[in-house]
Amino acid sequence: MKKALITGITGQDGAYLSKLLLEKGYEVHGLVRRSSTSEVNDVRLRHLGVADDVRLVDGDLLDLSGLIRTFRDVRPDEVYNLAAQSFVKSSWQQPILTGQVTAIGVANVLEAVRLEAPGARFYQASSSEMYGLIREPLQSETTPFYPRSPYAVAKLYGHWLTVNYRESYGLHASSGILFNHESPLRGVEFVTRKVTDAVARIKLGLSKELRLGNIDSKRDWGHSRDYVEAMWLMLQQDKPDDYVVATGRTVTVRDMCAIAFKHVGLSMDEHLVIDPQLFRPAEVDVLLGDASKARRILGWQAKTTLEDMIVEMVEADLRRLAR
Ligand code: NDP
Ligand code: GDR
Repeated sequence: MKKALITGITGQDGAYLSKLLLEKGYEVHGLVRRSSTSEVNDVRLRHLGVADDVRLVDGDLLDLSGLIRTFRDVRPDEVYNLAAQSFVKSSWQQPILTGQVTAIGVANVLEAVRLEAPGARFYQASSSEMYGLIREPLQSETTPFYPRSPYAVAKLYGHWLTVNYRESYGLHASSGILFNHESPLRGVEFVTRKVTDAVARIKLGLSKELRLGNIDSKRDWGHSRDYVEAMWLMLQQDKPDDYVVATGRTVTVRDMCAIAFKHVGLSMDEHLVIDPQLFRPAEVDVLLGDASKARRILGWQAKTTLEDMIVEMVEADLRRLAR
């Protein structure tokens, strides 16, 4: 039985990846941060019905000695480094913490792999945010990076360190440059889930408005359930490498929002308020990924359309709020 260790197992992707790996017969271990409530933060794992099947270990990306101990105990075959301070807007409020977790955290995990599990295969959760100020209309593995937030700068460090450990130490280390991916398990601070949650509240009479910032920015949105499959496929290749994972379609925040309002039969214009406080100090205007390398080598392609995903998310929020 193969063993996988997932950092960030309590997040959106950690939950979907756990489910996928359990279905494939893996023993799944995950790193969790202790909280003063002494309740295990496993709501997403519970939502997918896998909380009792994964083995959770206390740990933090900032604590190298704890990571080393965990790697020694678990002896993983595959390591998925999904943990991060992942909210772009917060990275301006907390640039140092973001750098510590999202950049230096990767160095800690790579060191633990190098010292305790050099034969393990490693996946780094890199991001399309690294492209930032776009200079090529379609972004692939060869497009130059120009990060536009402390988060993106930190992710760039993690990406290059992964490449460097592959080249320096011969680690089987791959970096997935994933474009935005969402689901009913997405944190409510991210724009798709903020929209589907608000639309469901308005529909149920619990709220009247939805406040957003820049609705002209464009994103290439896919489903987390599809994207974790690409992560797994990368680690099944003989050769480690870097891959863009995207749908190849880009849509404005405004048009994504319109899908949600239309689904419940409400007028977007009557409820949407633009709030200048929600604009970012620097914006990534448009992202559009070219995933042809993933299609060619991994045999991967996105399965879920934006429309189907937004409808799934609105329906999940309606059910949750009705309860
Ligand atoms: P989430 O924000 O949902 O999950 C982040 C996870 O990281 C949580 O489990 C969180 O734990 C954990 N974490 C945060 N800080 C620490 C720390 N110091 N030590 C240990 N664990 C920590 O992110 P997603 O699931 O959406 O994304 C997964 C990864 O993929 C992230 O690295 C993200 O930056 C990256 N990514 C995401 C994309 C997307 O569109 N979703 C696109 C491209 C990249 P806790 O529950 O305790 O907060
Ligand atoms: P992003 O996702 O920054 O692309 O990072 P987010 O959903 O936060 O923003 C997408 C776009 O929507 C605009 N926007 C708003 N965003 C939020 N959150 N809230 C609002 O009210 C709002 N109004 C407009 C934003 O300005 C932006 O243009 C996500 C994260 O998951 C990262 O971790 C990941 O690396 C990238 O996707 C790829």
